Amino acid sequence: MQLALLQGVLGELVQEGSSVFWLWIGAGGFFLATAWFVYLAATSGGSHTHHYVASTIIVLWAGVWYAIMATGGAISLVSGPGGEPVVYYFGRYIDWTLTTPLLLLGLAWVGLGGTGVGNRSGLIWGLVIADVLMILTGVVAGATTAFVSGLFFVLSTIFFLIVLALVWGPLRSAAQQGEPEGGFGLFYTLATMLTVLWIIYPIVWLIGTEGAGLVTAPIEVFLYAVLDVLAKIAFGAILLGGVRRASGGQQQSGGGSQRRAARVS
Ligand code: RET
Repeated sequence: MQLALLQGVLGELVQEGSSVFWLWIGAGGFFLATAWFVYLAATSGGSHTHHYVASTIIVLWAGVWYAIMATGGAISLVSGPGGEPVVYYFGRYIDWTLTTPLLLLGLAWVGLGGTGVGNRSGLIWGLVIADVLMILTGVVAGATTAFVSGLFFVLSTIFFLIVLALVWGPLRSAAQQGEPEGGFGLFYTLATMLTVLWIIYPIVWLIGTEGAGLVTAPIEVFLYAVLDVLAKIAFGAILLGGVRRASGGQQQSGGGSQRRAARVS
């Protein structure tokens, strides 16, 4: 009986406003992006497969978790800033636990170039571990009472700063000194885009239902959906476009030499 009551409250809260609408828009966008990235992979000529695989997994995984949340899964109820019940979309964190390390891996692969990756496994592990800790401490920050929540928000932010320090410190110098895939310009564009977009996430968290409650749940869902689309689809499209152009040049010259070889024989 009590369970049915709780489920009723949860059901009502989830349907409230346009949250479900934006979750479905997000899911649809990610599934379309999956089809697009698969198409790009199929027409890639077999180069940079690791980038196509990572970018496709990112958008597919996000689409699945958006669809799960839109149908009422991976959510629970927590007490809001004013003590009122608010929906806690923990599916978001399951999404980010896989997708944010893959996004960083994509950036690191670009920055280190094909040959540099093996030598810098410490840097890659550092990025991935700091990032996963940022998300896991974020889960706790979202699910507990004010004091613990504040504490874990600070912890998560510290891990976030470590991620940014690794990107703009060792990874950037490696990209400057080595041979980044698609050139240093591509690395710089992606690193800047990642930094600017990722900084907005904790800001949305702070003004949203898990923080100060300045914006309503549907607005928060909308803001995260916009951020997720930019951080995953736009970032992936720029990355794939960049490495594709770079390998397109190689393929052309390769094709040219093949043609030359054909003429000679
Ligand atoms: C939280 C709250 C606690 C403090 C910090 C956060 C940072 C989250 C970030 C998320 C990035 C998500 C991406 C998703 C998909 O593409 C957990 C919101 C610092 C940076 C890029």
